[in-house]
Amino acid sequence: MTERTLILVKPDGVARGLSGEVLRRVEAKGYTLVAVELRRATPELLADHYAEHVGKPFYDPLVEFMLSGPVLAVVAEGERVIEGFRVMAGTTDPTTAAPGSIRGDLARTWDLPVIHNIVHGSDSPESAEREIGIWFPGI
Ligand code: DAT
Ligand code: MG
Repeated sequence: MTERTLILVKPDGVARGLSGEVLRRVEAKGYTLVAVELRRATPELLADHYAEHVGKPFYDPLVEFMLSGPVLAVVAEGERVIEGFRVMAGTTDPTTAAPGSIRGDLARTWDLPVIHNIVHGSDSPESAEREIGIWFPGI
């Protein structure tokens, strides 16, 4: 089924010059870019985006990290793109993320925190719709 997902290249990915690499992988897989915009998050936007994580121990460091620089916000479209991009991103912890995945190939944890995992991808159709509405209202 054709669907849309929200992808973010997080501040670490943008700062490391990996925006193009993430977009390259998404396009090379065969997904279509619907929207791409370099943005600055705000605490309010992140409280919406990460609503499920408000109050967790890693929430404050996560928000601080997400505010530390621009993020590349992307809407991508394709057959089962939500699930497909999650597999391309790899598991949350870059050390256990499979080689071949974005986090597995490009992120590490021996000198950086787990939250520096380069990308976000919506985890369900409900999340995708909600998150696209937050980052790209009216799309
Ligand atoms: P994902 O980004 O793989 O969907 P998530 O939604 O559970 O993971 O968490 C959002 C982000 O918060 C994640 O990319 C990195 C950070 N995070 C999650 N769990 C963490 C933990 N146990 N310690 C530190 N950071 C964590
Ligand atoms: Mg998540």
